[in-house]
Amino acid sequence: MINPLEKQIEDYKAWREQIASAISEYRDWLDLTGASDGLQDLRLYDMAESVRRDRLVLAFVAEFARGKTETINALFFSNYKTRLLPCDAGRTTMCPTEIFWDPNEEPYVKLLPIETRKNDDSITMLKRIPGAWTKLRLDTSSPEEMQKAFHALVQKKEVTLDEARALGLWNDQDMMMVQSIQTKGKVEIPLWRHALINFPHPLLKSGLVILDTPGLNTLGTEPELTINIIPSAHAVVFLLATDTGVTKSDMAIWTNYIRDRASKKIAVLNKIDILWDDLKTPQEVQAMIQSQVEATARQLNIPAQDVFAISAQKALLARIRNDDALLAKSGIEKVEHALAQNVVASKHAILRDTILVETSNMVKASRKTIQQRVAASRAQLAELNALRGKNREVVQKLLDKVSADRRVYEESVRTYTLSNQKVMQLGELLMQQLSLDRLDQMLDRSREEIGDSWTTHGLNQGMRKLIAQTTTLAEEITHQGMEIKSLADELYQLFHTKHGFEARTPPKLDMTPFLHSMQALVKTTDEFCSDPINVMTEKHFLVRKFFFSLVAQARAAFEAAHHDTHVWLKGLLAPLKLQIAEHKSQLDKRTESLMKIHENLDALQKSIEEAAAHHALLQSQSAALDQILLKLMKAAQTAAAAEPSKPATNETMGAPTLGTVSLTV
Ligand SMILES: Nc1nc2c(ncn2[C@@H]2O[C@H](COP(=O)(O)OP(=O)(O)OP(=O)(O)O)[C@@H](O)[C@H]2O)c(=O)[nH]1
Ligand SMILES: [Mg+2]
Repeated sequence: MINPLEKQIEDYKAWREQIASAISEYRDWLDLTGASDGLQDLRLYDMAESVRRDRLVLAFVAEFARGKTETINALFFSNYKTRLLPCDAGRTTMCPTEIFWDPNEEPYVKLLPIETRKNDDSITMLKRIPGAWTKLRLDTSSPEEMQKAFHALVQKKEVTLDEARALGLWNDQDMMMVQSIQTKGKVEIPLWRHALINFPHPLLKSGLVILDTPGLNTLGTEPELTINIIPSAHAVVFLLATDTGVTKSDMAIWTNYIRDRASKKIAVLNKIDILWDDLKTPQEVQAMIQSQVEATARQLNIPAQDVFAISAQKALLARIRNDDALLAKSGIEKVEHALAQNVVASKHAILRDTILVETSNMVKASRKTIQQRVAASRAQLAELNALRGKNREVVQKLLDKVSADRRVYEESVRTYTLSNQKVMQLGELLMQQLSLDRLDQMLDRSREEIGDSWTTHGLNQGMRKLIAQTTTLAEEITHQGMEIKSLADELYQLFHTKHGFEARTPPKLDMTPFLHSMQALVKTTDEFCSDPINVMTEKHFLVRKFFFSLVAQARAAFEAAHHDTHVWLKGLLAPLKLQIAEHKSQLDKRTESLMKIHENLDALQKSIEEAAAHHALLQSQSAALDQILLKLMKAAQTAAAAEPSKPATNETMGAPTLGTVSLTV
């Protein structure tokens, strides 16, 4: 039986296909109507591909032994009728594990050796270097073989204190480590730093990515998980266990890594089977579970209905044995419902607000152009029809008028060309300021502030310096953006008053998303620097790793700002440029056909027929484009319907409603 989560994820995949195919149709339309331009075509191709390849990341984060891996087994892998991923008492999963499906490769387990921690390369970067990983092939026809391969996830090794220190894994607050050094002179560390599992499961094929993480110790030693990987997950499942209650380290994980960092989160109270007691009535057992749920909710400071009580172990067992009563009792289906409702819906919203808005805007711009062409061809047809039975003098007068129009127009086009050059020059200066070279200069200065000692104090100072510089930069860029915009405004105004073009004011350059991302980095740094553990122990290794994770994020913020500014600049005069070209080709066409008729009045009938055929062709092209726009708008409505809290509005789509997409011209 298909569960709600599977259904939602499959529907979501179908929805993405629908968008991708509308984008492909639009590319074909542009090609057919001769309106395709290389850059736009590339962008559309990229968008269609990214919609097709879109992934939905579900992260399981909790202290060790709360049942993360068991829950993953129960939710996703029960059809193998066995416990596929290794679970055990105590610390089991030793490295963060990503499970996904990449159809371009065979099933595998790839493992990143723990020694890679000795240099500053991030996991994201290392993913691009195949040679850095140890690869095991995965035989998906045999659950036993798979279990063997997955055993790598729990592999450990013993190293000396010096080696543990060199890897940044030594923690003198960890009693187990201290004892181990005292008794054996060695300490256990994970063999692998990160694992990637390529696995052909239907949900993973639909774009789901599962991230299993080890407990607090690893979260603390791999800042990239905290700063980047967990916050970018589309949902985080946080687990607690009935037998332990909410411990101090559970709370540390919740407050430091999830509460304010994860956009969507689900709290799960696992192992409720421990409370099942045949000597009590079902009501009594239920009351006990409910009281634990309420206590948990109070401690996490969230509503009790947001805490899901489950038994992952019994859910897995129930699915292996096809025991529906046990499955219902395990509570796992409620988690599936919640994930289906929240996670997929929030993902819908992301695509709707990004790719759907961008493509719809492109289609709407094309729609305007094609409608102008239709209107112009209609006017030309009318003009030709009105010439029936008229003499050459009338034709001559019309020709004179068109020539006069052309002269005035050419003058305006000269003004446009000059101003456009100026806009391009200023734009280039603007882009240079957002270049990665510029960021590197800033980072160098902030590194100087930190020095070589890698203390939290230095880190704090360095980040403050960086943020001060980026704020000034954002202000300067906003100011220059206004200057460029005012040039563009003047041009739009000129063509509006002199040639009847549509009155338009292009949008302002908005640097607030950039500022927000930089401020978020300061907040993360503040939290890191004020965490007593980090201040007291002054883990230089960790501070250094933390700094490089921040650098990666700052780089991403700069790249995003660079991209947004580029898009803004490109879009600034693009509609005007298009209209200018359109208008010119109309004037040319009019002149050409009037000259022909002027030479030979008998040519009129043929010209009328040609103009009528051209008009009909443009009308059918316009209708085809309307169908594409309708498809995109329907997809936007589906997305809005999937997200109960956010109804479909004109504003969020930035588009007219279906009602105003009039199919007549
Ligand atoms: N009674 C009971 N035990 C469970 C349940 N879920 C998991 N366990 C047991 O708890 C232990 C830990 O489970 P895991 O899934 O390995 O926990 P984890 O959170 O992945 O732990 P790490 O990998 O060490 O971070 C295992 O022995 C499981 O069999 C449950 O619902 N009920
Ligand atoms: Mg585990």
